[in-house]
Amino acid sequence: MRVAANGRSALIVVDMQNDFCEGGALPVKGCSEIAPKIGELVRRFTNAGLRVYASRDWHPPNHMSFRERGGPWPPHCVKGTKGAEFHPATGLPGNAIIISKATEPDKEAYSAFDGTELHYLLSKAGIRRVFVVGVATDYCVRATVLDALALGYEAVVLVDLTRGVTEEGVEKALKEMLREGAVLATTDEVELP
Ligand code: VGL
Ligand code: ZN
Repeated sequence: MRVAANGRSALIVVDMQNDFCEGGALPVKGCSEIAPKIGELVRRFTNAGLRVYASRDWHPPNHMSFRERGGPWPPHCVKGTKGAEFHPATGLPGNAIIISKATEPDKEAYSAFDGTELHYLLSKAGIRRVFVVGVATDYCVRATVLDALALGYEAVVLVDLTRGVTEEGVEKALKEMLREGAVLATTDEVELP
């Protein structure tokens, strides 16, 4: 299968931050492995003149998703820390547009659209199709893709450049995204203009 990217396409890189990669506070298995490959794809989109958006989990130190506040996660991606920086192998931010999310202490936001300007920026740029990569497949990638579809975008998930927290979670998330209309593809199937 070939999936075309054209002038109305953009790449969304979800949460490729140190804390989600090996050695970080909330490591997602395989995150470091996909980081340089995502870096390569970012370069290809950029060289083709297409926009790249990079979301980042950007929590205050007292975020409600942290265990000390009764949340499910160890503290991670605290704004301004090394753990919240993009993995160096991604080459981000470069020319990418940064989308910070989950910045409010009392609100969780898994989706890159939740409480951000992403929809405004994409629609202003005339974007119709988004290619999504990053972590975690079963949390922020899932939520971002489902929101994109609900907002009327075509969403292509490049499954070889996503990694998730649990295997069961990934399987369930992929099915759900597919059911809601996402296209699941691999990076070698992407045709850039
Ligand atoms: C994420 C867990 C907690 C994600 C963010 O980026 O998928 N997961 N915060
Ligand atoms: Zn988080």
